[in-house]
Order: sequence, then C-alpha cells, then structure tokens
Amino acid sequence: MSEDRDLLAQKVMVEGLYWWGVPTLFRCPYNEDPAACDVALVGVPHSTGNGTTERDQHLGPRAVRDVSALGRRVHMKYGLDPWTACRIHDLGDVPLPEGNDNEKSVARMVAFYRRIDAAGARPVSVGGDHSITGGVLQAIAGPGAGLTGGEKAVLLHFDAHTDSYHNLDHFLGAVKSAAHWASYLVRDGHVDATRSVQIGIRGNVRTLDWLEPSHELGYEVITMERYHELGPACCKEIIDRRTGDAPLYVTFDLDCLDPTVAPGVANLEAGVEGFRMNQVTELLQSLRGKNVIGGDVVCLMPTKDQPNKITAHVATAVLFEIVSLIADRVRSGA
Ligand SMILES: [Mn+2]
Repeated sequence: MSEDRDLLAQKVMVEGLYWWGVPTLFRCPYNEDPAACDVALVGVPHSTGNGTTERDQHLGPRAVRDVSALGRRVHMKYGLDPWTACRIHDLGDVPLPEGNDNEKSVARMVAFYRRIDAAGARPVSVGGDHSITGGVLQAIAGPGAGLTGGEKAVLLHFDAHTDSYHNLDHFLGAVKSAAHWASYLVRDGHVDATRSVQIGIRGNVRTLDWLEPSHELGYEVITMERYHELGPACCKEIIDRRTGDAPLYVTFDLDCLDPTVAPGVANLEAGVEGFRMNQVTELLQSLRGKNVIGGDVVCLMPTKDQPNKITAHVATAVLFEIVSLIADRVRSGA
C-alpha cells in the first residue's frame, strides 16, 4: 500500500527527534523476551542501595528514555550502524515491588538478569544507583553463568569512588549497597579483581587509607591524579594488559565525570577535576574487539540535572559507546 510506504517515509524524518513518539531506550523496539535480542537494554529504577542524602536515582531510566532517541546514531569511528548490526531491544524496567528494601530489590535484579543470561543476550543497563551492578553481575558472571561460561568477569570500573567499603558493615542499612558491590562480587566469586581496573577515583576523603580495601582485593586503581601522571596511552595499556580476552563488564558511574560535564549525579565531587567526555570516550573505545558481556551507566540524578538535561544526554552517549562495543563484536562474528 502506498499509504503505508508514505507513513514509513514520514517516520524516517521524525524518529530522530527525541520528543516524538513513545520513548523507549534509543527508540529500540520494546520487547520483554530476552531470547529475541542480542543486546538487552534494561532500566533499573533503584535508589535504596545508596541513599546517602539523595534518593532520586530511580528516576534515571525514565530520564534517559526521554532523550535517548537523539542518541540513536551510527558509530563513525567503527564504521558501524549498531541498530542494524544486531538485534537491540528495550526490555523495560526491572520490577522492584520492594523498592524501599535494598536487599530484596537486589535479589529481584539477580532473578531478572538470570533470564537474560540464560537467553544469551548481553545486558546494557541504566540505573539506578551503583548497587545495581551487584544485581547484574551476580546473575551473569561466575559459577553457573552463561555469558562468562562460568568464569568470573573482569571489570573496567569508571568512578570517583572505589565502592569497595567492606570495612563498613552496611551503608545506612543497605548491605549489598552502592558502596559494597565492588567488594562482595569479588568475595563471592563473580568478579576477578586481579584482572580488573578502577579508574577516575578522586578527591579528598574521610580516611587516609581509603584505597586499601581495593588494593587488598587486588584491583588496579588508577586515581585521577595517576591518570594524569601516566597519560592516557599508558592507562589504556594497563587496561588492555589486565583485562586481556576475559569476559569484560563495563560499569560507568557518572560521577567520574567532572561536575561541569555531568552535574546531575548523586555524589558530586567538586574538589578535584573529573574526566571530560573525550577522555572517557577514548578509554571506552580502547576496549574495541574485547569480549564485552555487558555494561551499565549509573547514578544519574534527574532532579539535579540542568534544564537542558545534559547529564541524561551524557548518560546516553556513554551507553551508546558500550552498545557499539558489543554490536561491533557481534558483527565480527567473534
Ligand atoms: Mn559508584
């Protein structure tokens, strides 16, 4: 029918406008079946794993859905159209009916991501506070996990903070919290810290020994100060050497970026400059060709964002890089 063709042609014009139509992540088809996709985009509207002072991180997925059609781009550097290279769907949000109970919510996430893992789809998630990474990786990495073949995952962890505070029993009552996930995932056999890197860590903190828990676990910690000392090429080399060809998970806390770049985050670190966009993009693109099993972007606080929603746009841009890494790998048939 020519009317149908006309309608399709009209949609091509408007689909790149973020404010047009129904807002799924990157305007991907909404399909809850993990078996139908290669990349599973998931929202995790969860706030109670952090809750230091600000608890609006559960609004993050909706904020990214609102703008992310604008981020439905092709990847110029890879010569890649991720949206046609593989099947990428929005699976919706993880249902968290006990949202005010962090432990029950993390358990719900584990069950949700086990279905994705069993289907062989690679999850790319938007949080939510950083405790969601614990929910994801308990399901997709370590004994019984399909995506890693039962192996531990290795991490490239972008953050202003280490999130490995196992010296604290809990964080405002949350045990598998945004401050603990990087620790218990190692202890429980889901993550190999000795092949993982934490990068972007910065600032003056409450105790002088704050990096010790990460070092005890075996992480390579590249603070912002060290990043500047070593330079990006050397940092990329460290990341490459550490992670090798192991199943790799990218977790990106938006607070690793400078507050002028990403003002809408939960834990602002103003004292020391954070990353600029080009610096994190370069690090992410250095992972091209690796076995990226999934990733997440966390700690978006839409209620602190600028009226132009710049932090939601930045989150979208980082998610695009992670999706492109996976789509590029799928395209290569590896
Ligand atoms: Mn974090």
